[in-house]
Amino acid sequence: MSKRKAPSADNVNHDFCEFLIELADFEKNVSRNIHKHSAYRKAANVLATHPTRIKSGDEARKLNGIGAKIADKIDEFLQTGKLRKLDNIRNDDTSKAINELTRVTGIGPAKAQELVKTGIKTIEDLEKNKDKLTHHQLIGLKYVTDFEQKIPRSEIEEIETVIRKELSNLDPDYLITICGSYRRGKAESGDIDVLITHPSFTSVNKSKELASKLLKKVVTCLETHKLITDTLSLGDVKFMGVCKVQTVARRIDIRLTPHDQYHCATLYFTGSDMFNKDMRTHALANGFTLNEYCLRPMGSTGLPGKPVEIDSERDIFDYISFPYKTPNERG
Ligand code: 8DG
Ligand code: CA
Ligand code: CA
Repeated sequence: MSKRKAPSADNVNHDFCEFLIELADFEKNVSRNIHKHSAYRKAANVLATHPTRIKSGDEARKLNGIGAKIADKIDEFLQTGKLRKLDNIRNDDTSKAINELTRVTGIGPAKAQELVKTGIKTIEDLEKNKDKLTHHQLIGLKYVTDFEQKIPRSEIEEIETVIRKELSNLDPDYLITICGSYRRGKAESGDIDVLITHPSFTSVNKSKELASKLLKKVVTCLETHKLITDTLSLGDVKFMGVCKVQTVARRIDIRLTPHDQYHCATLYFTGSDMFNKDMRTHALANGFTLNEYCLRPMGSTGLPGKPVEIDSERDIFDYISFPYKTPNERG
């Protein structure tokens, strides 16, 4: 999902983190001040990983990334149990309208601001102004409450069974992995992240035509078998859409990746986000650069060399001397 979360496990400062993230979201979505947004996010991340409970603004100020203004907010929160700034934000009409409109997938902060300026402030207003929305936003509106519901693991298992059955009939050479929180073993997920590849599609032979043909074939097949119900967007290597096996419509993404880059892609799209960050940092410290496509050694010139050959996810861990973690252990 697009709204990124701060780590919460074992976080003794989670209440500070929560208000900082709410302030960060306000700066990003309403004030559109990306510097303040980053400052609040950074402070929240620092506090989330701080091992002990912060007892005062002064103590917080000693940490990297926390300045006087955030320290004052920590004091105010410790003394009064709340923040005036946050109360004002929560009561502000524009702020409320933007939060409401961005519930719709496809409506970002910029579009929401634009709509608010024309007097559109609620989901009901959107229903009456469909001419102002793109195809993607209209589908988002149609399923707004469905998409806010978490997907139980058992339902993704059911979807996986359908996908495997239909695609193996279509062409048994497709390789399929459902990544994201589902692969990490979570009991529920925000959306379904399907990764596919095909031996004919490689980093050497990856024409747009071939990619487009391979992905379209999969999408059409799953539409024919009534799994996919709507398309938000369809590119050469990425489909974003909607699927349904029970009563609630679900967000599904299907990405096509070159066969020789499959393991790096699987690792990346399994996440978690924080785990990926840690692993990339570790890779750099060990002289490698890692992304969703490949692992490359860093040369003495500071430029990455040729991608190393990867035969499994474990290979990636081994190359950078990072202790192997099963998907369940990746946060
Ligand atoms: P959820 O859907 O259950 O909320 O969790 P998720 O499966 O972990 O998150 P996701 O947003 O669907 O992203 C899937 C994986 O993609 C994520 O676990 C790691 C990787 N990823 C990053 N950075 C980002 C990013 O900025 N946006 C997205 N969409 N994915 C990212 O490492
Ligand atoms: Ca996703
Ligand atoms: Ca996901």
